[in-house]
Amino acid sequence: MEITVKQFVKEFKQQFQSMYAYSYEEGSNEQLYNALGLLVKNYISSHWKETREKYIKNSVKQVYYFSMEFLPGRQLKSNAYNLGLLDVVKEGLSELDLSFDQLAEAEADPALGNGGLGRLASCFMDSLASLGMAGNGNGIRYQYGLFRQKFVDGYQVELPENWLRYRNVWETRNDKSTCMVRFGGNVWLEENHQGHLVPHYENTLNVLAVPYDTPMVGYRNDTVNNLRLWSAEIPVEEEANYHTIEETEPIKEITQVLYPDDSNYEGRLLRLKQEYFMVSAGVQSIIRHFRKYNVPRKNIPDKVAIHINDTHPALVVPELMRILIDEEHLSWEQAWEITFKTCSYTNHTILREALEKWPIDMMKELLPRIYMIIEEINNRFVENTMPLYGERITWQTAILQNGVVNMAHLAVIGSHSVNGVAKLHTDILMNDVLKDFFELYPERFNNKTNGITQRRWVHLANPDLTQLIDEKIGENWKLTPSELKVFKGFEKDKDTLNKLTDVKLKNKKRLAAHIKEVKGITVDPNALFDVQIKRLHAYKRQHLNLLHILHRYLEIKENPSVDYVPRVFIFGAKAAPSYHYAKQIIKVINSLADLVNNDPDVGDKLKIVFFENYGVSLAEKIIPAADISEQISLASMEASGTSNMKLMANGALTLATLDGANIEIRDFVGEDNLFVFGLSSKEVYKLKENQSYQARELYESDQKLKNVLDALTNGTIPNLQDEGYALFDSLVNFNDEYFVLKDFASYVEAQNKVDDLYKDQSEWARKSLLNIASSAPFSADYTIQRYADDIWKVRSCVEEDEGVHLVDE
Ligand code: OX2
Repeated sequence: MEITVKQFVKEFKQQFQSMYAYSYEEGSNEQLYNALGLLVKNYISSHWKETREKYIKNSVKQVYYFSMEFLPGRQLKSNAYNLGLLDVVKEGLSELDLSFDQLAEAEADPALGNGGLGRLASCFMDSLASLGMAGNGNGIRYQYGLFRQKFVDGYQVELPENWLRYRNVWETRNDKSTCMVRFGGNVWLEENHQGHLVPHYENTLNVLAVPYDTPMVGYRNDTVNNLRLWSAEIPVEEEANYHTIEETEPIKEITQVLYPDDSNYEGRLLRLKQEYFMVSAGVQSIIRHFRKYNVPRKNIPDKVAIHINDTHPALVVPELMRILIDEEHLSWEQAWEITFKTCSYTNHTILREALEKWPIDMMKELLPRIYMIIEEINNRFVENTMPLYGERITWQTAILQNGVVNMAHLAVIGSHSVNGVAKLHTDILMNDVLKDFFELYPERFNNKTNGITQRRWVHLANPDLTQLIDEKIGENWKLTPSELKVFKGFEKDKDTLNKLTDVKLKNKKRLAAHIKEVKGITVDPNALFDVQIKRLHAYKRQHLNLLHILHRYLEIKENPSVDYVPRVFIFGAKAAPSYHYAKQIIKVINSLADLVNNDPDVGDKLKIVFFENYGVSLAEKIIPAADISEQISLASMEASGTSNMKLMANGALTLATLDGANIEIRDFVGEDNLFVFGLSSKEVYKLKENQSYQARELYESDQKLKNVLDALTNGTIPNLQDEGYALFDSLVNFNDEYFVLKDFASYVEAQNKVDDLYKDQSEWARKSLLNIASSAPFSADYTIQRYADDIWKVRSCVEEDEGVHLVDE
C-alpha cells in the first residue's frame, strides 16, 4: 500500500481530532491507539470490499473455518505489517513524538481461546489471507475472554477479562446479516400440500445472532478475508416480551463468556447452547451467501468447504441437513450427499475426557429438530454398517451410545475428511482412538501437521533475528519460507554465529527488564533461559520440570560449588478454574520460586519466574528470548504442540519427549540438534497395557528421586498447605498416571547435557542456527496449502508474483 509519511501524519491528526475533538497531543495511549487502529482499518477497508467482490464475481470456492476459539493476538502491528505500512506508521508517529510500541501496547489482546487450538485457528486465518485464498473464520464474540490470571499468595485467582472495555476498533457490526437461532420448544412434522414433511415449531426461544466482522489482512497481496464472530441478542420484534433484566439473561449469557477449559468434559447446557448458536448462525449465513453465486444447490460442495475445528462445531452436520431439508426442500439423500462432501473435521486431542458427549435428553430438549436429524443419521448409519461390518464395529462407531450423543462420531460420519495434527497423533487416531472408523473409512483419514505464522512469531516478535537473516540470505524467505534453509550454509560462519548470540542476548536483556518490572525478580541475561509455556495440565508435565528444579536446588544446598550453568526457569500457564490438581502444581511452583529466588546459597544458579496471565502478547515477549524449549509431555498425549514450533523458529533448542510434532522437529533438525529423553509412545502403550508400572518402587529405589519427592512434604518448600502432599500422593500413592517418575532420571540426564552444551557458546549458537534454518516446514502457509490441496480443494486467487508463494518445502 502506497502511503507517504506526510500523508499518514496528516490523516492521523485528522482521525484523532474527529474522534475526540481535541488535539492528539492531549490524548491518552488508549485514545491514540484507537485513532491509529481506526485509521489503519480505513486503509484496509477498500481491499476488504474488493476481496469480497472479487470472490463473488469469480464464483470462488470459500472455506469456512468453524471454531469456538480464536486467539488473534493484538492486531495493530500485524495489520500494519501485512499491509506494508509498518515503517511509514512508525516514522510518522515518531515525527509526532509518539512511540508506536507504546501505543501498540494499549491494544487489548482478545483472549477468545484457551490455547493451541484457538491460536492455530488464528495462524490459519493469517495464512489463508496471505496465500490469497478465500478463507473465512466463524466463531463467537465472547463478551469476556478467558479469565485474567492473577497469583495471590502463589495461588491462581481468576478475574473477568473485559477485553471490550475500550471498544474494539477492528470489528464492524453487520446488522444487515443477522440470523435467527431457535432453541427448545416443541417441534412436529406435518405434510404440506406438495407432500413435503415440514417442521412446525411452538414455544421456542428465539435468539438474534448479530455478526461482528473483523478483517484478516494478507501479507502484501491486497487480500483481506473475514473473521465473523457472532453475538447473541434479543430479537427486536420480541423486545416487548421481556419485562425484566433477569428475563433477558438466558439470551445474553449465550455469548457472555468463553468456556475456560479445553480438556475436561464439563460445561453443560450453556456450552451446548453456545455451540449450536455459532453453528446455526454460521451455516445460515453461508447458505444465504451461496445464493449470490447463482449455481444449483447440488453444487454447494464445489463452492463451500466447512471445516469443523475439533468436535465443538460438529452440529454443523445436522444443521446443514436441517436447512437443506426443511428450508431448501431437498430429499434426505440429496442433502446428505451435499453435507458430507462439504464438511471436514480436525481432531486435536486423544484425551478421552475431551471427546465431547452430550446427554441425549439434554440435546432433545434444547435442540429438538436437530436431535431428530441426528437420530435419523444414526439409524441410517447403523442400517448401512451392520450388514457389512457386523455388530461390534457398528455399535462401537454409532453416534448414539448409552444415552449420549458422541460428537466425534457425528463429525467423522458427516465429513469426507478426518485429520490429526501431527504424524504420531494421526497414527494414534487410526490405530487406537478412531480405529474402528479407520476400518470403515480408511480413505477419509489424513495427517496435517500444525504450523505457525512466521510473520507474527518471527518477523514481528523478533525483528533483530529477522534482520540478521535478511542480511545473510536476503528477504526471499519471507515470501517463500522454504528459502530459510539457505541459512544453514552459515552454520560455521563465525560472524553469523556471533551476531546470532548477540541477538539472543539482546532479546534476553529485554525479557529480563520485563521480568524485573512485572515480577520484581532480578535475573542475569547471561543465564540459560529455560521456557515452558502452555496450558497447565498433568499430561504436559509441568511437575516433571518442577521436580528437576527441586532436584537442582537440593544439589546446590548439599554442595554449593556444584557446577551448574546459571538458569532461569520460565513458566507461563493457566489452569482451568475447576482443575484442582493443576492449580496445586501452580502453587507448588510459586512457593518453590519464593524459596529459590531468595536463597543466598543459590544466587544466580537458579531462578524461577512464573508469569501471570500467559497469552499471545506475553508469548511474543518470551519466545525470542528462550534458549531451551520444554516439550516434555508424556509421549502419545500431546497431539501436536505449537509452542515447540515457535520456539524453534526463534532459535531455542528443544528438550523433548518423542511426542506430537516434536518427532517431526527432530526429523527436520536432526537428532544432534535437540535433546530427546523419556519413554517412546510405544513404550507408554506397553506399560499401560501390561499394567506393570509401580511408581512406588521407583520412589523407594532411586535415592535422588526419593529426596526430591520427600522435599514436597517435609517442609523444605515453605508456605504450602496440602499441595505438596497432593503432588506426592498422585505420584507415589496413586501410581503416577503420566509416568513422571519413570521419565525423571532420563530427564535429569538430558538437562545435564543441556548444561554441558551451553558452556560451549559457539556450538550452542551453531545448533540454534540450524534450528532456525530447519523451521520452515512448520510455516502455517505450508500447512494451509496442504489443507487447501487435499481437503478443501481451493486455490490462491492472487497472481503468482503477488504475496506469499510456496515453491516447495
Ligand atoms: C490442542 C492440543 O492439545 C495441542 O497438542 C495442539 O497443538 C493444538 O490443539 C492445536 O492443534 N484443545 N486444545 C487442543 O486440543 C484441544 C481439544
